[in-house]
Amino acid sequence: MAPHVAARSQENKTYPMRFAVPDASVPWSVPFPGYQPIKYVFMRKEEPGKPSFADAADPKTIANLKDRFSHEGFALDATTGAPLNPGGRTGMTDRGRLGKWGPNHAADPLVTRYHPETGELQLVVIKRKDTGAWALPGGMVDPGENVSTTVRREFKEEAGNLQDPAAASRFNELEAALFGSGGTVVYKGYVDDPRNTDNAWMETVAMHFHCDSEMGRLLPLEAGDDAAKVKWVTVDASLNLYASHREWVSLVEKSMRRKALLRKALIFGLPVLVAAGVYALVGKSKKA
Ligand code: RP5
Repeated sequence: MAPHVAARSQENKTYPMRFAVPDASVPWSVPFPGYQPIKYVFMRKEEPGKPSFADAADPKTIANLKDRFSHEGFALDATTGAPLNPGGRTGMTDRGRLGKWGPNHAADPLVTRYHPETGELQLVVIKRKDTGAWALPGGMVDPGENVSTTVRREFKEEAGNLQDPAAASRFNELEAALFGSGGTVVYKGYVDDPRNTDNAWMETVAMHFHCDSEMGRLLPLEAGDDAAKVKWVTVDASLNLYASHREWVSLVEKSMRRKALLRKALIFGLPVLVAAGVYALVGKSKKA
């Protein structure tokens, strides 16, 4: 894992100043004698009638904390009993704005299309309300929820908030076909999120869904929930996204390029192979 960057940053403006951690001092295995991380936890107002999502203040009181599922695995701090971020030091302890000690699980949909006119690879992105960064329309996995359900629910909430009934019904029809296709898991693991702390961090499962030309042309988009805006963006070198999202887009880009090459090879190579086969057969029958 490369040393996390956003998790040591002040990108989330509601966070107090973190203790500065140089790249070389990020891993827990490297001693950092003067390390004095700042403690920060944001106490959310309880919503009447809703069960509290946040963990208890003292990690030692939480049963089976060390057995919480993580894609990366983690250890507990011997003194405080708090989980240790597998990405290393962040300059901050406690939970920050995250609800859970240890891993906080999300799921992210990467919805792509080829632009109907230019043929460029494009991606659905939303503008986050917290940092203002463009991001994948992902979100937290609800308790007991399957990630395939989360990616679809989050895409609908953040990108499919259509008020016009005709547009809403077109969106529903197209997203059902798109997400019904199953999608491909492109990444599972740690997210370099600006909300991470030494003891609480984001992990995700990122899934790719590609729109065929009709879907890509017709899918209407409207921002909702945590998203201030939504749009199709061209995937090029200038594309910069929240947390680790750009890395997974690069994985999708590579795999789409490989598939396109394979398709071309089949389209142009197949006739050559058939011709060579026919030629060989004709040659054999002439000799016989
Ligand atoms: C990121 O935070 C994940 O990759 C996902 O996109 C997002 C989930 O948090 P919320 O959008 O629900 O705040 O780390």
